[in-house]
Amino acid sequence: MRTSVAIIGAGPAGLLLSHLLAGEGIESVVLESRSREYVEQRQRAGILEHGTAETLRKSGAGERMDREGLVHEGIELRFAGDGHRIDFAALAGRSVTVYAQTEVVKDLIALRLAAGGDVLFDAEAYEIVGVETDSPSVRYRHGGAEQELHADVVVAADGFHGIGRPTIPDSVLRTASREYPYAWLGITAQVPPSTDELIYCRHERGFALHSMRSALVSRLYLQVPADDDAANWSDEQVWNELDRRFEKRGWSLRHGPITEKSVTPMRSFVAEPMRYGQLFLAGDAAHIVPPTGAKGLNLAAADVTLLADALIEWYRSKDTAMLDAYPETALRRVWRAQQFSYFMTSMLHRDPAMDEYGARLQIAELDYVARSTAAATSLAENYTGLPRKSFQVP
Ligand code: FAS
Ligand code: PHB
Repeated sequence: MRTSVAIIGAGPAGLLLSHLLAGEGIESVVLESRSREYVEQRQRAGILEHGTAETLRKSGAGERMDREGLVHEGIELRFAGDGHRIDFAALAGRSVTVYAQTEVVKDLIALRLAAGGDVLFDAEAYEIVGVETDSPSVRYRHGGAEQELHADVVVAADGFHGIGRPTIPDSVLRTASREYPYAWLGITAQVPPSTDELIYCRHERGFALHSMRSALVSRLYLQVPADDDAANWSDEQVWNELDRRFEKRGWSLRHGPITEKSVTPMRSFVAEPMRYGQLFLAGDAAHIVPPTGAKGLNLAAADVTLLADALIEWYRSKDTAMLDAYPETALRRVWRAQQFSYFMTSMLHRDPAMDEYGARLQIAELDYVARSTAAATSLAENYTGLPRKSFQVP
């Protein structure tokens, strides 16, 4: 089998890349180790940055997002029993869209298949060869047989546990990371949200987040120990803990049936370079952020929007300038998102090793963001997503 661009992974990065390339007549094949049903129900991100929503809309993948997504122009920071709204529209002139990653994935798969695109499910890539040549290939298992996909370029959009990053020689690959002594217990509940906008809450007992999936479905998270397990938490215990952390005079949290409960580990991670020969890394294959800044999905989308433009330029004119600049340009945005995610996580979570001095620093930082237009503007522009021109390599 041969194609122009071999893509490993049918997550948001791989699917969006395939969709964007197809829009310019460039063929690709997406290899996905899991089933379609599995990738479409995998609960993950919920917030689309301004730029991500624009990319989906302009490429013809935003119709259901515009119909069903919720446009939010702010968030609430809640701490010391009080709430402070960060007004994205007033401060940064941008908004975010609440539209779950599961829905983005469903929309992109439907579009690719309707366009006759090659998305192979239950196709596990096990080796990438020839990346230092002009004709790399991906070896994969599909339908009980071992196959080989020849291409001009291989894009590993195969997530943190994929085979792309390990294909880069240890002598070339550099990584930087941060582990956290806590995780998030996430729940989906069939109950209308108790707030119009997301609430990020710092409490002495730990962080809590009130998000949502629709006007009838709430999505909430609470900080738990890093080694905690969803099975340790009854529905009643979850609601009681959320009530305690969100406590605010005159406000209460609606409870309802919990239909999904899972623990997400927290980690910060970056692998460089995001290119080795004809192999490119995109999305979680190259970087991971704690979800506090709602950046994971959006960084993946930003990587492949940049990579798609570079590949389109290369196929059109054989000009390699944008392709050559991809690693540096992508990493500039990655590190900005790393720093913002670390800032939001450190400001809002209760580190078990934190002393009184550390706790007071957190309150001071939150108080400054709540009161200072400059500090709130910085949060607003980072949360809604900085425009691409902010990261162009001069
Ligand atoms: P993905 O991991 O989504 O997709 C990679 C795909 O490659 C997967 O479908 C995998 O099956 C496939 N694959 C892997 N190896 C393969 C192989 N050898 N052959 C073929 N296919 C292979 N981000 C947020 O912003 N907010 C959140 O709340 C949030 N929650 C998260 C919860 C969890 C449990 C996890 C793991 C991540 C969460 N994230 C969150 C981050 C998440 O949204 C990622 O940033 C996003 O999925 C990145 O997309 P991709 O890079 O496409 O990687
Ligand atoms: C979500 O809705 O899943 C969500 C929202 C904001 C975050 C993380 C997750 O920061």
